Amino acid sequence: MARAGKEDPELNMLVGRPDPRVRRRSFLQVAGLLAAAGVAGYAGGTVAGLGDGDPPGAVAAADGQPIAGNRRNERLLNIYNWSDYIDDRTIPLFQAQANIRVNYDVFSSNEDLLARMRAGPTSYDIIVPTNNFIPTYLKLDLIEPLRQDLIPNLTNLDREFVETDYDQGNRYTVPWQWGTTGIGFNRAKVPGGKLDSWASVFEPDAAAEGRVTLLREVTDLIGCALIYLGKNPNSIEDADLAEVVKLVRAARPKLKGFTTDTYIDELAANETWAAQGWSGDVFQAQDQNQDVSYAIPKEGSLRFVDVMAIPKGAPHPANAARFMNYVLHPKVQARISKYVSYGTPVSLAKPLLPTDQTADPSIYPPASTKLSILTLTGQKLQKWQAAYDQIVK
Ligand code: SPD
Repeated sequence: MARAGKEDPELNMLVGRPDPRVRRRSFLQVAGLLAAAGVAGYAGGTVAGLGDGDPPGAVAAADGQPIAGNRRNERLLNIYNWSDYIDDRTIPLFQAQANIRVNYDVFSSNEDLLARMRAGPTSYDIIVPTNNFIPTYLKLDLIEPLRQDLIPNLTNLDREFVETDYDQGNRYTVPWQWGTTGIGFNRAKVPGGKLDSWASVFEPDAAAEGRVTLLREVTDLIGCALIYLGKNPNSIEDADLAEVVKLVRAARPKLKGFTTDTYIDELAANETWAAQGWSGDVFQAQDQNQDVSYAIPKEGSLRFVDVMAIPKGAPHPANAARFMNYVLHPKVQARISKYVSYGTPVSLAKPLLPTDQTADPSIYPPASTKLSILTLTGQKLQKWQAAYDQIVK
């Protein structure tokens, strides 16, 4: 369904920019320029001083004092997040308020992130894996407990994001945003302007040849194919995985490819007509092209929560906790959520969001929607990776 305009006077004052989304690359360039200029100069400029709606007290006032609790005595924070997952104001405003310089880097899949973390120490202070990977991170001792005393805004979280099976009581993680996996499609290009089945991407019509993409991510590719085949989405049965391999290998010649980070642009440019993708990403494409729509297929799909965590031995864990606290402020949540069109884990942010977002069942699906949660074990990851390798390599 196409959404009406996202204009909301109050939130636009916070976001300060109702115009089309800034491309990831230009955002990173801006962040790089700010970093090069040095945050002290930036903090003394207009952003902190103009009262442009950022919540006072969301972080401690900027000062020149060292922050206790870091391993390196630096006012620095290195964040590693998914691409296309933040607005263009949150980092500059946090830098200005906290007087902490932020380096912001992006990745495109859980497997890439996990491989990077397993390869040895990095300088990242915050990473953003998906909830179902947290047991693996804990088992491999890759993340460390949070200083909850530095994150009083944890009390803003909705209960379902606190009482979880992957991290009861947020001892290690703080939710960033949540969403669903579905299909982004171009209404002008698909028959009847509608699409409601995984068949469109797993068994594409000849007319759509070269116009369909699947996710370059082991979990969601295999999980959704299992759902389409009517299997348990968490299956590790060899016979089920063989069927998945057969299905997707047969689709492969008709696909444009496998991607997690180019389909927003490709949908927006009418190059891709149907893409397995994540809810907010598809709405970001829709912001640029009103023919783009999102469907959760009738066979069912997946729901996920992406969560912030601190890698074991990170140089600036106290700065990371400050950022987590900042992000949990309802106004900051609203700013991010409005921009990226994913679900917020802080309901207090919802009154600040446009109703066309909060009332959209594609962003906040009703309980009746068939959505599964993938649970992961080491054995499952190995088996699914092996199936994925037979498809994608
Ligand atoms: N552009 C941001 C996309 C974040 C998607 N993370 C969800 C992964 C589910 N396996």
